[in-house]
Amino acid sequence: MKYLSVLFLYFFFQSSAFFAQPITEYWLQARMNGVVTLDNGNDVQFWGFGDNTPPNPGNKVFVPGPVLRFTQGDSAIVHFQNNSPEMHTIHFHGLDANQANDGVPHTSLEIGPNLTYDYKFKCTHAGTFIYHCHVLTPLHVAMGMYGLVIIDPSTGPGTLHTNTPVYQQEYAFLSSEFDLDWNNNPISPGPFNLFEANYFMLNGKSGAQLHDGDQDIVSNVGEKFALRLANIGYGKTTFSWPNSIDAQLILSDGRPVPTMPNVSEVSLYPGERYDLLLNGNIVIDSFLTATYYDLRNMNLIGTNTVPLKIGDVAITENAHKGFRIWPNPTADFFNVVNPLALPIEYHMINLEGKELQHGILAPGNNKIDCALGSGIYLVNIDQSSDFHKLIIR
Ligand SMILES: [Cu+2]
Repeated sequence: MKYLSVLFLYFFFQSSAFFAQPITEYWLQARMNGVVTLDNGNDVQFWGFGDNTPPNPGNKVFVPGPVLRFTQGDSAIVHFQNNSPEMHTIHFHGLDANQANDGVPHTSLEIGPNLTYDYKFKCTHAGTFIYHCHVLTPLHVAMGMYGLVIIDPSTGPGTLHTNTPVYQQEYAFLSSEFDLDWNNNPISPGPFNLFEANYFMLNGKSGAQLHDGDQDIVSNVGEKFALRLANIGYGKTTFSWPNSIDAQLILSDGRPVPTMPNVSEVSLYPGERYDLLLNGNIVIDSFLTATYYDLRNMNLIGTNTVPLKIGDVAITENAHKGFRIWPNPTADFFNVVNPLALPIEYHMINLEGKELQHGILAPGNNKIDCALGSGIYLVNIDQSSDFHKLIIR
């Protein structure tokens, strides 16, 4: 019996499972037939990554691709399937993958049409990283082949790095851009140095799309929230927020930096990432602003904003959410239900931000005539960051 126990222990310790790090797996596919709706309502084609998890892998790709999330200490496996007619790879930018798993074509290998490859690497550092295709990089990245990698510290989500303060919410933004002429004609985009970014995105959305409520940064006074910022565009993106928020830079490119308090903006060059911890120390109804610059001449070429609200979220959120617009879509009139006991202003703007009409909403239902052409409009309540989309047919 004693002998059996020793034998058992011997095999137990020999088994690789005992000492191995946990394995976290993802299944990704690449396709070159993605279609994304721009904030002006037009569709444009892109190339991208999408989920490919068995047994129901799906057939869609997204810009950006799915977020890959691991824990420090994990062994990562990304099962890649190329469902397209051209070569692609996955390069894990900022992660210490070995040569075979680095996704750089001439030093590693390319994955051909309808072939698969398992990328493997160790998650040695917590932080925010990027993956992207590295085949003809200027074109394939411009076409949309990228996504975020987030690695939590070994203690799991809730801190950006071991021994840094706990956050209650986190928000990740990947900045990128299109040259829409390339997306419309990717077969002959012209010399790569002629890339001219003319459409600017955060998490694949732009302009009014960033005000549909999905991307809002919402926190409470007394709580902390993490901002994970990354740039995979060819220009510089400067992220800024009201300087009354106490923000602390924690990580740069997935490595801890000396404590830097009271940061009110960070500028990200292509491929860079910054992880920050923001302290909701004051009531704020404002925006996170992303400003895009052309690296060749530092000209300002684009901006995006995302609502950023800190405060008595329960009250402001519920009040704004109570505003109901119907019917929607509509033709020449719409109703707005004002749930408050007070009259409140509304402003109607088009997607270029131009105000078309405004007025007062009495408590209760308000019927509003509108003689606007068919299209997508935004109804803004009380000049807040609260925008409601209205479709007129
Ligand atoms: Cu590619």
